[in-house]
Order: sequence, then C-alpha cells, then structure tokens
Amino acid sequence: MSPKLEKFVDPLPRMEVLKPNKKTKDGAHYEITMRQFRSKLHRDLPATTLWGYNGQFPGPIIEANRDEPVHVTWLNQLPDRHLLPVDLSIHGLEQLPAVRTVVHLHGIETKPESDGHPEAWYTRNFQETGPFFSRETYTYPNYQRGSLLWYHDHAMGITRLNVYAGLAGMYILRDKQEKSLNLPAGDYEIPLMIADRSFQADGSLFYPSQPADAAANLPNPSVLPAFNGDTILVNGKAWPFLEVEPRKYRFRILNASNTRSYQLQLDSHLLFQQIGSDGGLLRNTVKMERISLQPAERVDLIIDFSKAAGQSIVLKNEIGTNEDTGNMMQFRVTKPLKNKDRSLLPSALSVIPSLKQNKISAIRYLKLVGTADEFDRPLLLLNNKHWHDPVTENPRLGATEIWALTNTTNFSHPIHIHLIQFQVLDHQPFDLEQYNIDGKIVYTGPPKAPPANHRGWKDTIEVPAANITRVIAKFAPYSGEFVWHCHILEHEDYDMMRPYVVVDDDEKDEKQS
Ligand SMILES: [Cu+2]
Repeated sequence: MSPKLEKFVDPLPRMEVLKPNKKTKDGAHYEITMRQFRSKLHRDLPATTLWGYNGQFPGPIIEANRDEPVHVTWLNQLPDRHLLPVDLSIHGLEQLPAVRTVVHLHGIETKPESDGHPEAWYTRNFQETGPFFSRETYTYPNYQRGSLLWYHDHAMGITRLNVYAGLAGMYILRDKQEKSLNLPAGDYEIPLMIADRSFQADGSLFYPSQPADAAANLPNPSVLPAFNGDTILVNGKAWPFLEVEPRKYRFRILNASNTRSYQLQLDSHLLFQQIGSDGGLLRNTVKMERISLQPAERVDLIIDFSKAAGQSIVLKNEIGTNEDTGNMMQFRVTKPLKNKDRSLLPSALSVIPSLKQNKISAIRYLKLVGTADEFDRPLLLLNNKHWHDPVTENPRLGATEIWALTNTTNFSHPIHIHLIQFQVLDHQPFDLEQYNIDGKIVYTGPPKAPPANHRGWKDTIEVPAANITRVIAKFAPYSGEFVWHCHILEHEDYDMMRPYVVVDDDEKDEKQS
C-alpha cells in the first residue's frame, strides 16, 4: 500500500510542448533522450526515481500539423539495470539485455521501420539491437486526421515495466478542420494523461515481483496477470487540482495506465461534451454523463464551467473501488474570467465516411483466449497463438476487412491494431458457459451498435467478456509487418500480442520475377 496522500494539494502540471531541434523542407526534426531522473509526484511523497523521455514524466508534447512530417531520433541513455523486477522466464528474456527500449507512436500511420516493432529494440547508445532494428530515426508522415496520439515504449516482454517506469508522452496532430471550429485553445486546451502507480514509503515506485498468491515454484520475478496501482496520477502528479475560469475548456484525456480502466464522471450537474475519440473529431458532439476509458483510449471533450463560478468539481472514477482510486483530480472555478469566451461548441464536427460501403475482402474470426503456462500462471493468447508463432493475419494493402474479436475470457480486453484506425460495427453477446463446454458460439442477444461516442475513428476498443466485437478497417497506406495486441500491458507482454502483415501484391510480384 502506498503512503496515505492528501488529495488536491498539488497544482496540475502542464506538459512542455517541445521545440524541434531543426526544421527542414522534409519536416521537423527532434532528438529525444530516455533518461533516469527523480521527480516529486506529490507534495508529501519523497522524490521518485523514474525513466522518462527527456527526463520528464509524462514526456514532452510533440505538436505537429497534418501533412508536415516529423522525424524523431529516440535516444536511449538509460542505466543498464532495470528499475523494476524483470521476469526472465518469458520470451527467452534471459538471453537479452535487461534494459531495452523501442518507441511506438500509438495511432500513427507510418511504415513498419518507424512503427516501433517490439523486436526492433535497442540498448543504451544503440550498443545492442534486436532482430527487427533498422534505423535510429523514425519518420511520422502525419498524412492523417488531426488527433491525440501518444508515444510509449513497446519493447518485447518488458513493455509493462518500461511504461510503468515512466516512458510515455503525448503527440498532438492538428488539422484545418479542427482549426476551423474555434474550439477552446491555448490556455484553455489542456491535455490530461491519467496513469495509476503505487509507491513505497521512500517514494520509489512499487511494482510487485510476483503475484500476491504466488505458488512456491513460480519464477521470481514473475509476470503478473494484471496490475492496478492505488494512486491516481494526472500529468504526473497524484490527485492534482486545476484552477479554471468560468468558461469552456477543452480536455484531451489519455488513459496511460497499465491495466486500470476508468469511468469518468463529474461530481456536479455538469456534463462532458465529447467531441473526439482515438482517431480525432466525431461527426457530432455527444453529451456524456460518464465516459469509459480503457488503457490507451483517448477522449477529447469540452467542459463548460461558465455557470459554475466559485465551485469545486471533482473528476471521479466511478468504477474506483475506494476513496483513492475513485478520485482523479479537482477543478476549482476560482479564476476570474480573463476575456469573454468566444470559443464555440459546434454540434457538427467532421465528416466520417462509413467503411461499410467498401468491398469487404475478408472477415476474420479472432479469439481472445485464456489458458495456463507450465507454472499454472494465466497465459492469455490471441487465436491460441504465441507472439513467436508465424503470422496468420495478412490483409492485402488497401483491402477492407472485418475483424470479429471473440472474447472467450471472463474479463474485458482493450484491443489495439497498429497502422490503422477502425470503425466499430457492433458488440454481440454469446453464451460463454456453452462455449466452454463444446466450443460453439451461441448468441444470447442481437448485435448492439456501439455507443454514440464510439462511432468515430478508433484504434483501441474494449472487447467485453463473452462478446464478439466487430471492427472494420482499411489496411493502408503502408505494407509490411505490424502488430495487434491487448493494451493491458501485463497481457500484451504475456502473450496477447501478434504480428500481422499487410501484403503488397505488386511488391510480391516484383520479388518473384
Ligand atoms: Cu487483455
């Protein structure tokens, strides 16, 4: 258990927006260095040793405009010893250097060599590199809609530990459509990165080396089936507060937690006006009383404080199990209104063509499966395959496919597919008991359309237990090997991640001739 900390005593930190090292006709160039550093995450907590991009947690914000490429050299200057307990019994990790990193920009459309393949890892100063490593500088073309993306570590078998140590930051991609809407901007547009952690009394990060009920024969350290911290950080502070003016604010919220999901709600009559999801603006603004946020999901929303002057409003996590995990941060409507609020909250936001009109090249039935390993630990798989098994999902470049994600486990998994944004078609419940007896899918209800705030572009979706969640995507604009996985990082590491290959037929013909 973490030390008891008083809530709402630290102001919310604003993340720095990084300036490019240089700008050329090919775009903006950045150098970002992963470093170990110390930071105070609460007034009464001793400083915590963390890993962060440019020695910051969260990492600095990269801001980019649509069609203007960004190039980042992600340097590793981390120590040789890991901050947290590394389970060497999985993925043959005892053969590999303990501290390995590789950066994935979540939600970006880029070529495989810039996507942060889990085996494209490298160590300090690129001294050692993984089998998929090909370059030191990654290119993000930004030929896609404006949205909130985020970068984080993705190294095979230790993603949960590298991210927990602090390797995560935000990337804001802007476009003309968004700019034309006159949404709250500047001081009134605030990114919020939510992440749970646990601490020792001396302020150091706590991450268990084994499950609480570990059997004697378990490896030590041993991977956990899930991990929920007991302290909620927003922008790297435990339960901060933010003083606001009585006007509209835009909040761009990311769940950067390993396992924990949230249900956002305000403890007042105020509602969320959701304007965007993972892949940018929705078609229309949606009024939401509560918003579910699984790991890696983002929401873009407006809160209008104009009629709340003098009030204190808490952002709650409705599914938190106590006073600690049930609270996130506090808004204090105490600042005087600086200028008349001229920002708008339009009802029509953007155009999203339905992918259902495309020719469907394939429907893939993909099972989310729970099994056990040689130590009787939970082992979660996609379609009963391990990470290292040969590729089984191989859409053609430009093809539209439906992936029917069939969750045969007892709990939700947030599934993320690299390279593309998808649309959610529906969720359909089936009889899990029946399935466990004879492997047959017997539906217990009709397909349910996604809620209004999931009808835009998504790259991560909750697949509820005993449900088939169908998503539709066009696999473009790049070919090559990408990955898809559960974004509960403890699951992704063991072993709920698979490679998939977008096949370019023209390229294949050239090689054969
Ligand atoms: Cu999962």
